[in-house]
Amino acid sequence: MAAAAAMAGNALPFDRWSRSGFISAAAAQTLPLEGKEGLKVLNDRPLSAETPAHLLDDEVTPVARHFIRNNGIVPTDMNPDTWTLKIDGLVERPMTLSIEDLRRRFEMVTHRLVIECGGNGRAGFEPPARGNQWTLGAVGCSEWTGVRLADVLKAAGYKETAIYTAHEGADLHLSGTLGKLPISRGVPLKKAMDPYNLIAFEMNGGPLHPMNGAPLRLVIPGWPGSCSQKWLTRIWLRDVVHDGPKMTGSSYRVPPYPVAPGESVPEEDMRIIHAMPVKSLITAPKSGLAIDTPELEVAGHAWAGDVEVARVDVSSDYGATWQAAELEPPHNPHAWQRFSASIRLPSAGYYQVWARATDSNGVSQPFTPAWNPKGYLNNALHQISVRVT
Ligand SMILES: Nc1nc2c(c(=O)[nH]1)N[C@H]1C(S)=C(S)[C@@H](COP(=O)(O)O)O[C@H]1N2
Ligand SMILES: [Mo]
Repeated sequence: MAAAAAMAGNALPFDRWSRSGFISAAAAQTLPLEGKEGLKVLNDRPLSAETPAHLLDDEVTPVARHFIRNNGIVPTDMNPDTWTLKIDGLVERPMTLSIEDLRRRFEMVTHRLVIECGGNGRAGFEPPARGNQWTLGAVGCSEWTGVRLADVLKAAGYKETAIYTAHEGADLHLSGTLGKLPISRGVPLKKAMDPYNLIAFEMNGGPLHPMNGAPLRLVIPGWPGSCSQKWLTRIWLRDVVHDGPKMTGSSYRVPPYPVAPGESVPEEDMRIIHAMPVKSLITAPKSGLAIDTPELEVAGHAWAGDVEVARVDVSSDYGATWQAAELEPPHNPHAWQRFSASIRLPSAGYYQVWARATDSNGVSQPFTPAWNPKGYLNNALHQISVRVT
């Protein structure tokens, strides 16, 4: 532990996650995550850390508070000057581009984009689903700068037979086997052409954090975070649904029909998750607050996959009555939307304050998440507790 703590102050702060050696979760909890602040480590190998809800109050998630979800061994070399991205497969003009090439050849754009892990909320399933026990904080909306994925695919000249992208990064499978990828996912070409998808090289106006995919990553907002390949080295186009690691079996898949909690589902029935469902998060106040006035200001963010949030309602009486919150439009498509409400609590006592978002298709957050074998897509409404003294 002492050696590990000493290492944390060294010049290569993330080196310890680039090794295949085991560090206990208990030791990881005590180590500072350089450049990150207040994150809760769920797993140290691979590193996964989420952000408490009240630390996600900013409209633009600070780099220090963007969650981390790694599946493999982080690359040691993240040099932006020598980094290259290969575009190949079913394209007329295969390309190998440096980050400088991307900056020079394509229009640079900046967008606020929600990245949410498909397993965010997994801890809320009963019976429990295996995997990282995310509570609420595997989500963030930072400001990403890069070039449009669509522009790069057009420049490469995707062929008519291409139907799916396949993404590769420089991280290594946990076994340490060279050339073995921990994760390689893709999206249908139609989603890939969404002009808000970025090949990003800046986060909040600065370099990407090493744990968020430096120096180059995809940001595919609205779909499971796993589509947003970090440490991006290659995008290839395919004429079949991509079958890389964590695309097949039950990974990022849910049954297409409702199942009973705990029921087993044949693998061949499982369907790839596309857009993430509507969701809201109360980021202020922090749950557990005691106040001495009956007036409570509640605020947070809401987001809805590929569509917009149409309304957010709040309740302080377990859903018996609801009050419409103020809801701001998104800064740009795929950014989360700020909501706020002033609630008058009728007497002293204990309250749960609930928020419930509804998307532009009229679909709302459920009270209880639909159970599925891998614990994905828990978008049950968020609740905090407040005491009026
Ligand atoms: N190369 C690579 N890309 C990756 C991953 C990974 O392990 N390796 N994890 C994915 C998953 S599951 C999620 S939820 C997001 C998380 O992005 P973040 O760590 O920047 O928050 O990155 C995705 N991209
Ligand atoms: Mo994820």
